[in-house]
Amino acid sequence: MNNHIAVDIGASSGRLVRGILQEGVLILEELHRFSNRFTEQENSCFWDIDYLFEQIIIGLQKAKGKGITACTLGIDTWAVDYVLVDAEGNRVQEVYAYRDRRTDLAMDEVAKYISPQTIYEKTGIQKLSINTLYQLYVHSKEELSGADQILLVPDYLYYKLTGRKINEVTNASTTQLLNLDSRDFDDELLKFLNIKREQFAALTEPGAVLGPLDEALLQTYDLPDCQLICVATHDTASAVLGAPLQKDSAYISSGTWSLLGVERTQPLNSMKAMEANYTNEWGAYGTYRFLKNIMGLWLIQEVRRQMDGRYSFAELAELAQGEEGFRSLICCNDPRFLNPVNMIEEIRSACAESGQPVPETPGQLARCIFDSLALSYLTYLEELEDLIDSRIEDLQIVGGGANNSLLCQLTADVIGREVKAGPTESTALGNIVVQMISTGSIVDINEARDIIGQSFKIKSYSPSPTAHLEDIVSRWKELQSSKVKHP
Ligand code: LFR
Repeated sequence: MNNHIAVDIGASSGRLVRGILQEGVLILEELHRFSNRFTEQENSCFWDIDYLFEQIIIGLQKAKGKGITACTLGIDTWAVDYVLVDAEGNRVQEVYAYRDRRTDLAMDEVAKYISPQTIYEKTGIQKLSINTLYQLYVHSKEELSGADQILLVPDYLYYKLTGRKINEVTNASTTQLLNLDSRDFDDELLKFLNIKREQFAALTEPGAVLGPLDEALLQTYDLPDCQLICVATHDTASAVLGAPLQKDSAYISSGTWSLLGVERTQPLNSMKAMEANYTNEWGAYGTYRFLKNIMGLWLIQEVRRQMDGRYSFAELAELAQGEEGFRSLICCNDPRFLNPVNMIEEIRSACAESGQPVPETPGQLARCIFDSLALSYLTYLEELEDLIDSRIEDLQIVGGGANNSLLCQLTADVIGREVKAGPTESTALGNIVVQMISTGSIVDINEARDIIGQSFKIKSYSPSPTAHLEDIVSRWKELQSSKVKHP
């Protein structure tokens, strides 16, 4: 089968992308794009999962309309969020979005019963209030124990398309419930949550063939003949697969979050790694992503939203370019930015509280965000080098953020190293190459990365001298240490 379609849904947008291999070149074509955002209802944040499913169907109809009669299909989305399903296969709840504030206190609560060290030794997963472990901890006990299955978001979408229930491993690892030794859900953590192992499905590896679309869907809609393939359903796992990494390079998967890390073949769950709050998310083909979550482009997405979308991202970047650099800085990973009522006001307050000029204009706000992100990358890159005890030669930025040349250049300037940017569609690419490997048109991930590297333009940014960089970095470090240590 020559057509491979990626369903790639992030926290702010989703798309269906077709990938084909033509004489060794991977070509992408966007078939359908739609927006996404959680909604707030009575102080809770939910995803509209039915809308997302509808968008997949619309995208597949468009594919058929374009003459694609047969294809393979893989799905990736953000991680950690889950859908409870009853014995008849019906969804029993609205799907909470991970930014919901119900887990604000959960990490401290859980720590009273199981120490963070124990959890980290078992799972290697960083402590984040968004993790499924904490979400399940605060979930209605009655609803949870009544659920027949707990499927993560892409697992649920696969289920709706095929009738098959799986828990795909790369995403399952972000639940913070998988044990690195047994390579299955951890008994003690499940018991603590009062969850039975059977409430999760069998762990399934990327590459597994799941079969055709459900007959009822084929009867109802005019869809291509699809073979569903389990891909690395966690979008970050797919993004890193789709990154043409060199030995010794680190990556930033830059989207709503900036995920900065390295690919490894062994987890690193030392106490030092725990204290620095680095995670070991499971990857496809026996890899781990040793990385740190950084607040990312969410900061600018929210600023833009507060301005009712009056400026495009490109316009905000252009305005930022014209502003004085490093005027006001924020600690991006401060939990106050996870889901504030008004991001603009939150940024202004943080600057005022730390005695810095308050960013007033859209350009100043954007500049404050990009400068602070670049400096965050420096901090966490140095921390990463210390943890893995190895020098990182260059940094590969993939995902939508690779399009932001101001941020890429600032990053190169601040870290004093080469930054390679692209491909922007690395997540869809990672999704598609797993389908290609599974169906035999590509041998393995090494070949896939070579093909990606040759098929897409990668832009290089060399560090340019920044006036007073040392002073800026020491101001930044002071700002960081003047606050409680942020994750
Ligand atoms: C990126 C991402 C991150 C995960 C966060 C929440 O889209 O998947 O990897 O930590 O979203 O799911």
